[in-house]
Amino acid sequence: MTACGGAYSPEVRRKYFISGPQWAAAYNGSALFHAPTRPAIGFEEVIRKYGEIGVQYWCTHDTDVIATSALGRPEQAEILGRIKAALDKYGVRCSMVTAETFYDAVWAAGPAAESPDVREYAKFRVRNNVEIGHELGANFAVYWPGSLGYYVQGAVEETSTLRWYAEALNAACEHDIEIARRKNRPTLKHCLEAKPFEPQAEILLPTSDAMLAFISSGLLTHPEMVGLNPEYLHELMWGAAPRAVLARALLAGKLFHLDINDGYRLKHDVDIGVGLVNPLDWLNVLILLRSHNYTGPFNLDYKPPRTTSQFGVFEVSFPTAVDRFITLWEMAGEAIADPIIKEATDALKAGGAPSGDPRAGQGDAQAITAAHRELLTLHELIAHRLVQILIGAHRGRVFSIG
Ligand code: GLT
Ligand code: MN
Ligand code: MN
Repeated sequence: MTACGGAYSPEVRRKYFISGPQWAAAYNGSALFHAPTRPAIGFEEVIRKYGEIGVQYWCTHDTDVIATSALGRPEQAEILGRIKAALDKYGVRCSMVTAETFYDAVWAAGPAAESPDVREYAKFRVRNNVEIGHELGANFAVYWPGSLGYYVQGAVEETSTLRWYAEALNAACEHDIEIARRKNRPTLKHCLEAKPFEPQAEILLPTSDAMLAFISSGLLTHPEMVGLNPEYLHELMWGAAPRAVLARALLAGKLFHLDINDGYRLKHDVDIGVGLVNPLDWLNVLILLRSHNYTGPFNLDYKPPRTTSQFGVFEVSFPTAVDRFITLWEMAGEAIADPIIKEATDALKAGGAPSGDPRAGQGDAQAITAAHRELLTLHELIAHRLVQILIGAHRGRVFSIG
C-alpha cells in the first residue's frame, strides 16, 4: 500500500458522504458455491476499523447486529446502546438502516406473501427498523425486495403482491411520521433498491425504473417519502446504462441514496469494488451526479475478495475502494471544469459548425445534416478528452515504445 502511493488521509476521506455497510466488512466469503473463508466479525470491530480508515458513516441490516429472535425485545435496546457507544467512541455515524426481508426462511414467499401473518410480521420488521434508525440517528432506510416474486408461475397474483408490499411500506412511513414527531427529528428517506434477479427466479420490481412506476402508482400513502437506492451493478446486471438510470431517477427527484460497486453486464451480483471494472463509466456517472448536486450517501456495497484476510479487508480492500471513489469524484470535478470539454459542448449546443446555408435554419434535412457534419466528431473528441482525464494524458502523460 505504501509503495502504491496515492492514498488519501482519513481526514480527507471523512469529507465525503461515504458509508460502509456492516455486511460488507463482515462478509465471510460465503456464497451458493463458496464456503466461508473469514471468521465472524462484530459491529464494534467494524465501526472501529471504519473510524480508523476515515469511512465516516456506517449502515446495517437489523439482523446483521440483532438476532431475529431478539428484534423488538429488550435485548434490542441493549444492543443499540452498545452500537451507539461504539459509534461515539470511534467517531462514526449511522447513516442508514435496512430490514432484512430475504434471508430468513419466514420470507420464503417474500415479505408480501398471501399469508396475513407473514405480512403482519413484515410490517413489524419495517416499523421496528424505522425505530432502530431513529435511535441510531440515521436519515435513510433501504428496502431491497429481492424475495418479492416467485419461482413458479401462476400461484402468485402480481397485482395483489404489489398492493401488499405497498402496505408494508405505508406502515413504515406512517410509523416514521409518528416517531419523527415524537423525537423531533426529520422523517427518514425511504429508499427502494432494485436487483433484476436473485434470490427469487422472477422479481416483481426488478429495476429502478419499475420502482419509479411503483412509487407513483397511487398505492403508496406517502410517495413523497419514498425514493430510490440504485445500485450501480444491479442496473448493469440487466444490461442498462447506469448513468441513464440515474438520470431518470434524478429527473423524478428520487435519487436518495446510491450503492457503489462494480461488475459486468448481464452477469450475477459479483459486487466488485467501485471502479475496478468500469472506471470510465464510473467517471461519467460521477460527472452526472456532481453536475446535478447529488448530496446523498455513496454506500460501499461491495464484497472484499473471498480469500482476503481480515487484515487485507481493512488495510487494502476498503481504503483502496474509498480512494478510487474520491479520485474519480475529483476527476469528475476536473472534467466539468475542463475548457476543452466545455468548448466542445458549447459548440454542440450552439448547433455545430455554421454552414452559411440559409436552408439549414428552414427545416431542410439535407442542409441541417451538412451543417452539423462534425456533431459526432465533437462527441468523440469529448470522449477522448474524458479518457485523457482518466489516464492523466491531459497533463501531458504519454507512452512510447520508441
Ligand atoms: C443484499 C443486496 C444488497 C443490498 C442489501 C440491502 S441486501 O446484500 O445484495 O445489494 O444493498 O438490504
Ligand atoms: Mn446494494
Ligand atoms: Mn449487489
